[in-house]
This record gives sequence, structure tokens and C-alpha cells, in this order.
Amino acid sequence: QAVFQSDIGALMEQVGTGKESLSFMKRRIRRLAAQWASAARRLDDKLRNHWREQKRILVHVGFLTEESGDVFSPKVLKGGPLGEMVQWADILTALHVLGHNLKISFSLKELHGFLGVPPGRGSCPLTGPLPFDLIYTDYHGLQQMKQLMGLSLRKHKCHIRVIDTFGTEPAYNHEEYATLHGYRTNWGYWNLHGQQYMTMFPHTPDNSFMGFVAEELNETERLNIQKNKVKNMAVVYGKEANMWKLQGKEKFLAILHRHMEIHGTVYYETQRPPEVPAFVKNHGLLPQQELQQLLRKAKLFIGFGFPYEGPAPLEAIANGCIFLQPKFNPPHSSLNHEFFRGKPTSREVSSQHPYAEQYIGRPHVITIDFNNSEEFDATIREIMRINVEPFLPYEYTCEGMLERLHAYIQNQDFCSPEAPFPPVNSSQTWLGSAPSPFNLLPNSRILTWASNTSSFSSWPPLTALRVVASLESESCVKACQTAGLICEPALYRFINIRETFSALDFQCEGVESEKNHLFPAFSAEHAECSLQQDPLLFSCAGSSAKYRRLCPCRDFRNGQVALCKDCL
Ligand code: U2F
Repeated sequence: QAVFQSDIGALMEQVGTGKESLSFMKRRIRRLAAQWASAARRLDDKLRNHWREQKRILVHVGFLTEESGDVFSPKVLKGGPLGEMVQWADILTALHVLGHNLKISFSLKELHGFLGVPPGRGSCPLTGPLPFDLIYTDYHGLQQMKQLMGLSLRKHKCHIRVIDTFGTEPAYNHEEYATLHGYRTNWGYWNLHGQQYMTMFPHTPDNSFMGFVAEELNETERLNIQKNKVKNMAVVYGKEANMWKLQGKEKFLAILHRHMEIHGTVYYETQRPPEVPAFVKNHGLLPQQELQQLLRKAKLFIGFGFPYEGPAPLEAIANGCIFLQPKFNPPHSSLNHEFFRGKPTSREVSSQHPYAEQYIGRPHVITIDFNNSEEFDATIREIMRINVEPFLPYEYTCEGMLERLHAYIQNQDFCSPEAPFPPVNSSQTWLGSAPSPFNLLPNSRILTWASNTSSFSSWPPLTALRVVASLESESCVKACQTAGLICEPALYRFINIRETFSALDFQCEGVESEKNHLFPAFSAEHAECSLQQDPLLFSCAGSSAKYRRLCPCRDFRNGQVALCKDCL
């Protein structure tokens, strides 16, 4: 049985010392310890009757190992990316607070030791059982484990979770398919289940959403913030000078400067970076705690387009700022933007921070075209006028992250064979006693699961399933969203049968089964119904003008999109 623990002493010791990245994480862990402890108490109350199995967990942070080149650590104090460090610090704390048996490795030597593989022998199969129930790592760590364990990695890979900031879509993850169909990148092709990849924001439902946390306020702090807001104070998002290089920024910075005092936290060594105009009050890179103080006073936090999808806007919004950011038209993606090129995803990034845009929105987040000076000017005036309360989505609170991680740890299982499902014959027809396992929801085109489900174990449970057909050219991500739901790839295996087509009134001339990440789908032109042949290719992402896709959707909790209502 896992027992919540609020003392972080043991965790701090395990993280060790000797690198700026580790010091940054330890400062963060210490600073947020009280917040984690009170969240643990609340969740403990909420989960009173749940048995929580204590797992043996290894965390191997590959990108911080010397062997992977560790380009991040030397930049911690120089404006380099901190988002990843924020997330790993929070993952470590959450696993520790949940009471699991945790081992942490930041080097190949430690990894060797924990896996019981003697160092310096090259690849060496792990002959005995894996000494862990779960391994959290990243793409660098995965590569290192492959070198270490050779082919035996394959046997154990269902225990692995890959922390993957921007996400990996199934078409890129499937080695053979990616190679044949042009989805091969430097990262993907590990043949994992899509949900073994865990992202920083809920980018795509094909992956699991891991997240991180932002600081929470007590009542006094909330009141003080509202009292002390300086309505003409803006802070610019971007701690590295080259984030200020955006073309045309002179124009909108001049407009902003007409109305507001502009602050920055741009790293510099001795001289003021030339990219930062003289009228900007630059504080230099601040420790996290001091940045929070600055954000508490500011009314506006403004992004110039880079960095993409980092933690800072959530921190700003949590401290009562309005986040103003540029809309990207056309959206940025791995097809048209250097930063995303080679990343194993086709996701279209509609603004600097799509999560803030889509999940939070007005009045906390305003997304506009920065080239339209009138709109920009009017928006700045509006921001100075309106009052906005601090806001933090539940999924980014400590309790929200603990709840989500707890649910994943206790329920996600990529190791057991998926028997007894599908209970289908070779042509993928349902073999249950009823003619069709689906019911049509009244006055809709949405199916629910009707059969006696007791014999199927599934998480999320089958009661959450809502089957929807996409329009042509529409992905399942979009189709579920339009229905007020979210796509749930774990439920694909239940709808990959002929009966789904008939229950949705698609008349099939023929039914085939193929490896295609858009399947199951219906092609209107040929009245052809296509089933998915390889479960690793079940994918919410992806669309084609040729197909109407069958989509397994589910409901979700308010502020916790990763979990369905019956998921806890
Ligand atoms: C993102 O990485 P970044 O590190 O650039 O993300 P930010 O949102 O700028 O901030 C990360 C943290 O840096 C902290 C701040 C955030 O928690 O509190 N910080 C600070 O301590 N002092 C300062 O003066 C300013 C900020 C993203 F997270 C990565 O995954 C991406 O790789 C990267 C590129 O898109 O963007």
C-alpha cells in the first residue's frame, strides 16, 4: 500500500548535487514542498477508500546525463530552457509524495547500478526480471537503455513511460509504418503505445498528459495581488535575447510603450542585449521566486511568439496577469517551422501557447494578430481597463497533478495482453450475444456501449465510450471536440468492428482490414469500410478528404481533461 508522504528530505538527497540543473530543481522542490503537502492531504481525503499499490519506480533523466551531452545544465543561469527542469522536478516530487518506492538516476553509471547491469560491458541483456514496475525516462534515456539492455529492452518496454514535451503521434511511433509512409524522424519509431508518451500540455489525446504545476495562492495573497496590481505594467515573455528578434516587433512595442511600462527578464552577462530596446526595464534573468513577485504586480504578460508552449504563461495567469500572445496564421508545425521540424508530430500550433488559447481563453488569455496595429492598440487599452482574477486550471495544481498521476499509475497497463478483447472473429465481427454491442443515444449520431460489459476490463471504463463519426477531412481529435468530448485511443479496440459501421448507418460494399493510422474509417466514394489491422496505429490525430473516421470519444472532468468522470 502506498502512503502519502510530505517530508521531502529523502527526495532532496536522492536528487544529489553538482550541476546547476539539479540545484534549480532542488530549489523548486523545496519552495513548493508545503503546497505539495497540503495537496496530498486533500487527495488522501478524497481517495479514502482506494487501495493504492506501492510501485517500484525508476526515474532516469536522460537529457541531463553527461553521455547525452547535457546541453541544458550550462544554460540554466543563462536564459536557456527551464520548462523541462520544471516538469522533471514536479514529476519527481509527485511520485515521491504519492509514496512510491523511487530510484532516481542522472547518469549512465547510476542507471547500470539500478538495472543490475554491470558497467562497461556494452549491451548486456537483462536476464532476470526487471527490478521496477515503472520507468520514467525521455528519448535520450530510452536510447541509453537500448544500448545497455540490447534486445531485452523489448521484453520490458511496456513498463516504460517517455516524458516527451511536444508529443509523439502513432504514425511516427510505428517503425515500419513511419518508414514506409514518410513519418520517420530522429525521435519516433519506438513502437510503444501512444499513451506511454507523456506530454507537458494536453497536446494530443494520443499521448498521456503528464503536465507540471504552478504556484497556488492563498486568500490573503489573492487579495494582495488584486490590491497591488499596477495597471500599466507589462512583462515580456522571453528570457533569452534572441526571443526578442521577432520581425516587426518595433511597431507593436512602440504601441505598447505608449500605454505601459515594459519590463523584461532577459539574461545578460555584462552589457544590455542589443535586441532589448532602451525603454524596457530589464531585470536580467530572475530566480523563479522573484519572477513570481514581478508577475504579481504586472497587469500584462506578453509573448512575442517564442518560446512555444512553456510554463511561464500559466504562472503569469496564476498571478493575475492577462497573457497576450500572437495568433499564428498559418499555424506553425513540423512542416513549416524550423523549431518543430523533425519532431514526431503533425500538430498545428495555432498560437504561441495553444493550451492557454483553447483551454483558458478570455479574459485571462487574449490571442490576436500582432500585425494589426489597431487591434493591438485597442487590446492594450482593454487590458488596462478590465480586472481579472488570478486563475489556475485544476490540472496544473499539485492536487490535480497528483490525482492524474495516481490514476495513471494505478490503471494504465500496457503489459497485459489485451484479451479477452477483441471478442471478434477473423473478419472482426462482434461475437457477443447481442446483434450489436452499441446503442444510439436519443436524438443524436452518437453511440454508447450497450452490451454486458462486466467481462471486459478497460480503463477508461466502457461506460465512458461515445462513438462519433468524423466528417471528411476531420481528425478524431476535432470530431470528439465538436461533440464536447475528447478522443480516447484506449477505447479504439472496442469500436474496430463491422458493427460500428452499421450502428452508424454506413452501408459497406466491402470491409477490409489494413495498417493505416486513419482506420477504422468509411470512404463515401467507394462505400468501403476499413478496419485497423495494427492496434499500435490507433490514432486520434490525422485526417483525409477521402475518409470519415470512426472515433472513440469520452467525457472528461472539469479542469482535468486526462480523466473521465468514472475514471477515479
Ligand atoms: C519552453 O521552455 P522555457 O524554459 O523557455 O519556458 P518558459 O515558459 O520561459 O519558462 C520556464 C520557467 O522559467 C522560469 C519560469 C518558468 O517556470 O518561472 N523563469 C525564471 O525562473 N526566471 C525568469 O527570469 C524567467 C523564467 C518549454 F517549456 C520547453 O519545453 C521548450 O523546449 C521551450 C522552447 O519552446 O520552451
